[in-house]
Amino acid sequence: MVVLSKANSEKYSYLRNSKPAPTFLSTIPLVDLSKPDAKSLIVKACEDFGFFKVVNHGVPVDAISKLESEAANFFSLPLHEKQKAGPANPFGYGNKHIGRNGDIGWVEYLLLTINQDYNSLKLSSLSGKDPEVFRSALKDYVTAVRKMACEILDLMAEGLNIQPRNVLSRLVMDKQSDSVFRLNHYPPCPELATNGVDDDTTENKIGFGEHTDPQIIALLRSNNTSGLQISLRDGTWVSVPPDETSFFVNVGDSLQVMTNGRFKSVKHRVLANGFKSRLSMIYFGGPPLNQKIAPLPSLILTGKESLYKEFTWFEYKNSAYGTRLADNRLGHFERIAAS
Ligand code: GA4
Repeated sequence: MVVLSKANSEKYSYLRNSKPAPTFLSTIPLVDLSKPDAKSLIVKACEDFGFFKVVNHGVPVDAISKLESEAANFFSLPLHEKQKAGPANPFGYGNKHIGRNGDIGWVEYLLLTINQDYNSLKLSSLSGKDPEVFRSALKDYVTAVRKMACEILDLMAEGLNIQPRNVLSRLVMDKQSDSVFRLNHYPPCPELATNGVDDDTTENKIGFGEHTDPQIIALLRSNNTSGLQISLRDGTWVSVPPDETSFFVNVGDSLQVMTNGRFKSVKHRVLANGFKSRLSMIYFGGPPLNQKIAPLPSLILTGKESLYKEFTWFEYKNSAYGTRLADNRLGHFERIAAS
């Protein structure tokens, strides 16, 4: 697979002459949260892929559809109206530019910090819309998704046999937890439509470049448009079939560290689509800024050491925001094994 950059002012990444990515249909780990085997399936999926799909998640359909419709309204506004939400630096409205270090994707987005009061985004400046409706849809959705995140983290702790059961979930439930919410809109890409190609053919344009999430856990829900791909342990990229009724869960870098590498954060990306627009909503559960990120003592096997140097979430986040999307952010914090 060759990754090329276009020699024009907007340096999108393209994947050319690559074989279509196989679809991750038969192997995708599926967890039914209402079943007793959920905890063991979650642990296995986090070890093998750092990724799984969740059904019976408990997030009301109504909360999902209200936020989806508010988001669709927002993204349909003229650019100058969307820009009134403030530039994504890092929180606000962003268009094509991701982060501060030159990453570009075929995407526009709203990035919000969600733990204070849902007022951080200047939704009130959006003309013609009722900001309160948007705010309340966000609040209902995030409350329900955070509850699911906690349930999943508690099941992980149980499955890993670690005490107390809320050792992970309390980090994202903490009042000071540094969690983020993202709405991504990937418009259809006319250039791909003209060429008659979409994400199953030989040319692809990057919607959101490959990366791992820095936080503990991320919960993603999208409409029925394809685009999401994850990287398997052997480096193969596979397409994840969209499913608007389910959630997809990513292990983040912080959870990789807390499990001393037993769970791996999943590398993922989104490819642009020539015909359909994709809308995704992602909750990133992060710990408080002063939280020490280190392997849980019971997960350091006898005779083994922590694979990572000590750091706080503040330090990791600061360092992460200085990187490019595709960088290996944890590399800097790995301990060199004594020979
Ligand atoms: C990836 C996960 C989340 O979307 C995000 C992203 C953040 C941003 O968009 O500002 C980052 C990226 C993400 C990791 C490296 C840095 C920071 C863009 C970027 C190039 C909100 C996050 O927390 O980290």
